[in-house]
Amino acid sequence: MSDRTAYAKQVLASQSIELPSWAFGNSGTRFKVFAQQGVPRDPYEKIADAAQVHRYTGAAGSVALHIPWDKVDDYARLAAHAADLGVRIGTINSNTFQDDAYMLGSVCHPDAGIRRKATDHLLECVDIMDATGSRDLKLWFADGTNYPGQDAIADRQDRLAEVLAEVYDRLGDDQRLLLEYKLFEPAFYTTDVPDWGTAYAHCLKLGPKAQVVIDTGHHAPGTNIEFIVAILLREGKLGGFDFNSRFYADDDLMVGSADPFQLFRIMHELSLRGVVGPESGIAYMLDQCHNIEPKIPGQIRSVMNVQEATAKALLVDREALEAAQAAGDVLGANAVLMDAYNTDVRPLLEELRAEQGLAADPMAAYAASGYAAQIVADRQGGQAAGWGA
Ligand code: LRH
Ligand code: MN
Repeated sequence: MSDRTAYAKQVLASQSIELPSWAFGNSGTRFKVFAQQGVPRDPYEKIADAAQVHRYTGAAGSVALHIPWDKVDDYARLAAHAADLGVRIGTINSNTFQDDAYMLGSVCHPDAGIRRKATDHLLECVDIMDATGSRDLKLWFADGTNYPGQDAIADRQDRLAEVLAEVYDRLGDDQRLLLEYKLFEPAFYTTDVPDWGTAYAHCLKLGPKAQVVIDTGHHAPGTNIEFIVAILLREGKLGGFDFNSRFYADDDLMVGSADPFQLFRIMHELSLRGVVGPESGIAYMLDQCHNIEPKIPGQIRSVMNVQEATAKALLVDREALEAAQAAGDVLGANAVLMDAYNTDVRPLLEELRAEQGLAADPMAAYAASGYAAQIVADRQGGQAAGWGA
């Protein structure tokens, strides 16, 4: 086994992809939410389903929660439930985009009372982090406007900065806030945190506990996301990823399914800097919706897609690449990367799983487990979880 293969397996063995609790609930578009059988009815069942993904991939040991979708009376009990299933509660996601009060915005709303309401929700999320032992609060704001003149762009930034500062001050020493940007939707003229630059500017002002999250579905078509990765890494402001993929807009499809080469290029920038593993402090998360496909297999396939892109990136012949780059050998340098990308890494990952005591094919192992039929039988009645939008 080459040194590079051994190095790749060592890094892959520690890779940890955080799963979104909401991926296990019903989801869809404004046109239709196609409810599926066996869908969880509460956060306990969502975590049980997430634990299945970790059971067969060995690389998904934490679950992100979304508040209030995952509101419970006893978060410590929920965290203990997760631990019993071999996983832990990860990032806490706030939600200031579904209350009627937020039609014209939440933290950027012209009305101070509405901003207070939103701020109190964010502070409640930090209380929940204290109870679950979570490190990260992820903030995505739907805030924006639909028509020129609707509101003052700069004033909204002032309001946002004021709220972020209050939340930042509430964070514990080991806690962080991760600010997520998105080009548009649900707002269609301005979005108050539309791009990495705006998120970065706010995080820079706030301080070291404020970092930027890159959701791979939140950019204008044609955006070079790995360039943004390289820049934020260089600035020490890359806090995490919401991995998914898209053909057009924020489609929230399985990561790597629409553009596996883009995912490889992103993982290449990260492996070049040696920050693929959990010790890097970068939160690698999925943020997806399985509108028409079975949800647990969809998550398993997604984790495998990240593992495959990562394995290819870790197999890049760095010495040959640097030599070609230094020599201005354009085709040579590109060929080094394409050789890695065109490498079939599935045997390497099957070998790694065997060494970890896992089945070589997680999808087949889950299908053979009977869990899918069991949850359909067990989860009769009750209200299936969803976005409640
Ligand atoms: C917004 C977003 C955000 C989450 C939501 C589920 O599009 O990416 O990360 O809060 O999806
Ligand atoms: Mn996201």
